[in-house]
Amino acid sequence: MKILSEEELELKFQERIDKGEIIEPKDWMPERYRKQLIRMMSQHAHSEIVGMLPEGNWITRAPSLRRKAVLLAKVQDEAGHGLYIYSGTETLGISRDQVMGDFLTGKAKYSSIFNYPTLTWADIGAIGWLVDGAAIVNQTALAKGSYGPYARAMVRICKEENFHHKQGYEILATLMKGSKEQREMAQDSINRFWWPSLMMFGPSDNNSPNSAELIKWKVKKYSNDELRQRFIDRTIPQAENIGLTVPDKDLKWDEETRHYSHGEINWVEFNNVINGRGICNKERMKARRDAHENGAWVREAANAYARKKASKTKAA
Ligand code: BYC
Repeated sequence: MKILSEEELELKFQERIDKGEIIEPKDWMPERYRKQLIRMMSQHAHSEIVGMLPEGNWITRAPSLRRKAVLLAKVQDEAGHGLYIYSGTETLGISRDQVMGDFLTGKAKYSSIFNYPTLTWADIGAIGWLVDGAAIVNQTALAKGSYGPYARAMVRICKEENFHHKQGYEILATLMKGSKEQREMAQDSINRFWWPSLMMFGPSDNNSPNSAELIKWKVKKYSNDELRQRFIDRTIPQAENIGLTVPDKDLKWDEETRHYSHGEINWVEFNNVINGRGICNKERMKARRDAHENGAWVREAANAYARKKASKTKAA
């Protein structure tokens, strides 16, 4: 059998991608493809885990038992998403320890959105509606991506995110039917979360170093700006439906393109947040580092149990 050169293997790989074939863990893949996926998937998993913190902040203060039970379930779902995507990342030949190490030392990023504080109950509504709403737009596209374990994870995760999206919208719709103070609280939350939600989609296309490669390999099916536009188009009518407005004086419907045009995103703020200088970056990293340290005894106990079990099986 002819041994293929690296170049020939890459060509064959690209042919498979172009035909829409799904790449599985044991298939040959270019080293860059593997590295890009490890970067993106691990950052996605970290985002799910850090995303538990701003919402967890309101579990003890949810306004009713029903709201508390729903929020608890949502936060548990996010933990599940994180663990699921971490397992997917391990199929690319990197250990969980290494992935966690990159996160805890600050080498790997997590979504900018979770560096904003949740100041009021309405923020829990805004996270469900806007943040999960943005996640759905992004992840529904990723579910059609070329790497099997990641794409399949997205299918399941999107089902749960749809439920999260509805619970957030219902919180805000309820507040908007309430007192003047409740309506103001909901609007104030949208004023703070609107622009950071748009930033979740990443830098604009002319400034996104990873997009070309990811689109060529069909990991990403659409560009950052395309998905941001899709999110805006579907979200504005929902806002209008319950009487909320978004804090963008330049937002307007363009009859010709059949899209909303919007104002300029504050990219200085975005770059500050993704480089560790957002409102909550330090607090979020401290919470995760403390959790890792405080969980050391659990990992030691689990390892001791596994070792004991292995030695018993060997002796038998
Ligand atoms: N925040 O070349 P670009 C959730 C970084 S969790 C931070 O465009 P790419 C939820 C980017 O990593 C939602 N960093 O990158 C959980 C890169 O830096 P590095 C999380 C960002 O990969 C709990 C640099 O900027 N979803 O839904 O082509 C409760 C240049 O960017 C951000 C995912 O992670 C950002 N917003 O595109 C509720 C989805 N944007 O790595 C909800 C998977 C960019 O070179 N990820 N950067 O140092 C993706 O779809 C893509 O990675 C992105 C960025 C669209 C985020």
